[in-house]
Parts: sequence; C-alpha cells; structure tokens
Amino acid sequence: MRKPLIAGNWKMNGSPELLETMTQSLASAQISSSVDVAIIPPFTLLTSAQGLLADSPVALGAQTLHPESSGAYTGEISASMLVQCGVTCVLVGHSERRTLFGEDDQAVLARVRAALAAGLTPVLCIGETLEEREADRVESVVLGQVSAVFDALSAEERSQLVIAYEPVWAIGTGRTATPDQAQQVHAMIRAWLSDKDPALGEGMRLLYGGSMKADNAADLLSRPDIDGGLIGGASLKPDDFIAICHAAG
Ligand code: 3PY
Repeated sequence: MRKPLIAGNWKMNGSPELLETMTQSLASAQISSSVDVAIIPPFTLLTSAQGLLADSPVALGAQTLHPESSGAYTGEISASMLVQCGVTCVLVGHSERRTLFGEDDQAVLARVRAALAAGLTPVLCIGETLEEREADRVESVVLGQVSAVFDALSAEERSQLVIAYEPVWAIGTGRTATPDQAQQVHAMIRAWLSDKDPALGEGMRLLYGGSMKADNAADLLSRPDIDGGLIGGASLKPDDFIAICHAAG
C-alpha cells in the first residue's frame, strides 16, 4: 500500500507571513495521518520553516540543489546545506529547471546522486511538452527521462526516489491532464518500473503535478496509479492546499 504524498511547490513565491499562516493552518487542519504532506518554499524561507515545523508531521522540501557539496558556485545551494535547514526531500528536474535553466538528463542525474548521498529524497520531475504530446511522443519522452536516472542507479538507490509526472503543458497554464490522461501515463511509468523490478513498481510513489487544484484533486487521486500530487499555484492558498491534502486521505 503506497502512502499518498501531497507536496506544495511554492516556486519563487511566498513570504514569512504566508509561511506562518500556512504552517498554522496545516497544524489545525487535522489532516489524516494516512497522508504525507510537504511544503517546498523558496530557499530564503527554509530556516524559518524548519523552526515552525519542528513538532509537525509536515515535511520540508527544497526546489533544487547543486550537485557539488561545496565550492565556488555563486548563488547555489548544496545538499548538505539543505539538510542543515531541516530539508528531507528535494525536487530534481522540474520542467522549469529543465527549460529555463538548461538542466538536461545528465544534470538531473548528478543532482539525484547528490541528494541521495546526503540522505535526501529526490522527487524526480518528468513530463512531456505539448509539442511532444501532439507528436505522439509521450512514452519515449517520459520513459527517456525516467530511464536516464533509474538506469544509472543501484536497486537500493532507486527505491529512495519519488516520481512526479508533470505534463509541461499543464504547468502554470490552468490546464490539467484529465484523470484518464494522467492515469494512463502513470500506469505506463509503473509498468516500466515493474519490468525492472516488481517491488520497485509496486512501491514507487508517482505524484501528478500540473494544475492540481482543490476541485480536481479527488478525481485525480482516485486513480489507481496516482499516489499524490505536486501542487503549484494551489499550494500558496492554505484552504486550497488543505482541501487537496484531505482529498488524498
Ligand atoms: C504546477 O502545478 O504548476 C507545478 O509546476 C507544480 O510543481
């Protein structure tokens, strides 16, 4: 039985005030213990979040990391620095990192390795563009992104990951994949993983991301291969984010 995970990716948004409101709202929301919840604010809020979440089951995540452990990398943050801030999971390969910051599969793999070495859970983000979907290339693109990472890892390392399928055409656009479209891709990813190792396929949490909102979460989360959500805009609104967490419980 896979435990659902609802993770809120704040991107380059948020403030100390939002962090305080969000953590207080989550604390009083009585979210079922059968759901894992994480918030992923920008780097500048991690230390405050660590303090505010000290006695909370809500986990703290980061949006990216640099693959090196230290050195002359102006503006970058290493895995061990994230650990010092109480971070336990980190997004790797979000489509905005891939398209806006040129992170290719090798760069993504290097970050996954750095996260694993520091004991962080990498949340590997994958997904096709609209052009790729229309060219009937969903399977080759998505499985290409998965295999670029999974084929390079040991069985033990693979089992530490979470995958987030985020069709690029549904990110920040208000468009959402239909539950059937999302389930179809999730099932395909799980089949690929199961083919490698049945226990890997059975245990891997596959999150859906791309405009998951309070009003479509229950439908998406009811599908057998959708094990949670990576939430964009709705994760900045405490009531909406909490409604999604309840829909997963
Ligand atoms: C979105 O839903 O917009 C996301 O990119 C979540 O990561």
